[in-house]
Amino acid sequence: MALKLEIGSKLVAATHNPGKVPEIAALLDGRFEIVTAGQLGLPEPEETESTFVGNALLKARHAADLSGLPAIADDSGLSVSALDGAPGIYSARWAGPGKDFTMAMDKVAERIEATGSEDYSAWFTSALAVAWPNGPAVVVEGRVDGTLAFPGRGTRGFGYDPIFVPEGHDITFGEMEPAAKDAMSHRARAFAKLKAALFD
Ligand code: ITT
Repeated sequence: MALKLEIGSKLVAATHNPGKVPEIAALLDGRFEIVTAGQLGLPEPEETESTFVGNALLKARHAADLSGLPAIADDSGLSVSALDGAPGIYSARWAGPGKDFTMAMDKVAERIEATGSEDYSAWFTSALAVAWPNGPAVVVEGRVDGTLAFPGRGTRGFGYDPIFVPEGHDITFGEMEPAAKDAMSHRARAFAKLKAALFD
């Protein structure tokens, strides 16, 4: 049997990042009744895997098994060419327990400067996983390439958005209308694959 999600059914957004919830909801386009892991009081699992795909599956599986509902999770991050792909899966952890992304963005700037590289290219990755309670799971990955700009600009979005200028544009994700970001982001590209697999 093909794995499908029934339109209008409950779907757990297995994230504790308030920046991701509106993006996930917008990309799902009202197809499901979204409940967040926070609303259900689900604990945040430790991200013990070494890839975006592994951590997305771990988070979706954790939320689905605990809630008894299908769950969708995103594991994402910023990768910097001059830093051999760092912070990558450690993107959230670079912001520390206080989730201080001003500090994390400063750290990216300092680390690039320390390499002496003039290569400011970077990319965002999003792995999206859907898991059914004690059942199967699917996972897909999307990526958007761009260049880093310091100091950061804009107050929209979340995380590293103020320093990321997507390819073909001259404003950062932090300056962009949410709908414009949702039309080209790593998360949107992963979603397009997920929709093709599950919803169409
Ligand atoms: P959950 O695991 O609960 O979903 P998290 O913030 O810990 O929340 P991740 O482990 O996937 O999520 O970390 C991803 C980090 O990468 C996130 O905190 C941001 O700093 C960064 N990131 C991912 N997507 C981004 C985006 O669209 N814009 C800016 N930063 C992004």
